[in-house]
Amino acid sequence: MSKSGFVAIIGRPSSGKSTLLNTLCGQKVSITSSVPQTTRNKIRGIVNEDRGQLVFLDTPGYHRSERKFNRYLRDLAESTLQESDVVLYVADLSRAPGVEEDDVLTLLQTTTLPRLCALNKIDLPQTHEQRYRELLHRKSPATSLFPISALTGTGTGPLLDALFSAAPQGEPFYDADYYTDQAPEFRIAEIVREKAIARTQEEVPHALYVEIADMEMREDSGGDDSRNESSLWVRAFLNVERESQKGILVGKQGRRIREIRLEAQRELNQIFPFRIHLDLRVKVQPKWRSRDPLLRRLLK
Ligand SMILES: Nc1nc2c(ncn2[C@@H]2O[C@H](COP(=O)(O)OP(=O)(O)OP(=O)(O)O)[C@@H](O)[C@H]2O)c(=O)[nH]1
Ligand SMILES: [Mg+2]
Repeated sequence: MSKSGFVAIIGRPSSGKSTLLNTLCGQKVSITSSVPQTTRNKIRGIVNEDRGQLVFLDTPGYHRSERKFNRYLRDLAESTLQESDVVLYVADLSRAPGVEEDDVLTLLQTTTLPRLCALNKIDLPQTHEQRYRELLHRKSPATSLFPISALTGTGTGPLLDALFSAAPQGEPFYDADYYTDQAPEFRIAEIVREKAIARTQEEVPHALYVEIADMEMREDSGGDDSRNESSLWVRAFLNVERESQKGILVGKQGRRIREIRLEAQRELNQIFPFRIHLDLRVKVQPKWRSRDPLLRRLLK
């Protein structure tokens, strides 16, 4: 029988969890950015091989904060552990171990799951590798360590081998041709959000959520051979908290929102087998990050 298991990816914000998920899956499954708290959902990425199937569960960066929004994200990371067979802790060697490491290690002590640690970002010239090795040796001596670069893929082969070894035996949960289970609507909203985050700074990435208002498949006639092609027309709202943030996202003469649209369309056209046309609108939703019903819908 082959292997089949769920692997929770846990670690402080920006440690490279989503980048690693994408590298392991060989596909862009989860959006990434240099801004902490990019991931807000439990995102599944699936690796299918002859030796079995691993379902990776990406989680929001784990950190202490009493703000409601952050509490939701932390609860999501914690609950993901409960549905996992193996934990993959991603440590960021580019930053000295912080209070987040203590928090993650304390959280991991609440489970008896097999755990592995990726010492990530070894491609950078200066790292705190030795300090992480000492910390893990002291606090979690049974954890195997894997120096890797999620960005370049260095070291991820041995890590994947160890994850397959640690996973239980069983039948696959998903068809072998799936690499994620995300609905198209969610993937589109996420890619739009990624492109908007990449073009804004400070509070704007955190104050933003993207919601798909409408999606419609249309037949376009035309093209050189007069073939009919299908297109997906998508209207999405980029919601921010303040008028000033709206102004930033729209940009002078609408230039920034146009760039976001074109860049998102370019990427979406590579992912989907039909053309995507985006219509992006920016809206102000004051204090959305303190509205429980919305947070329950968005952060899951
Ligand atoms: N140099 C280098 N940068 C990396 C590596 N892995 C991730 N990064 C960068 O680190 C930043 C954060 O990466 P993400 O994958 O979004 O991190 P994350 O842990 O998912 O972050 P959150 O979702 O916000 O918790 C991005 O700028 C990545 O390009 C790596 O191996 N080497
Ligand atoms: Mg992430």
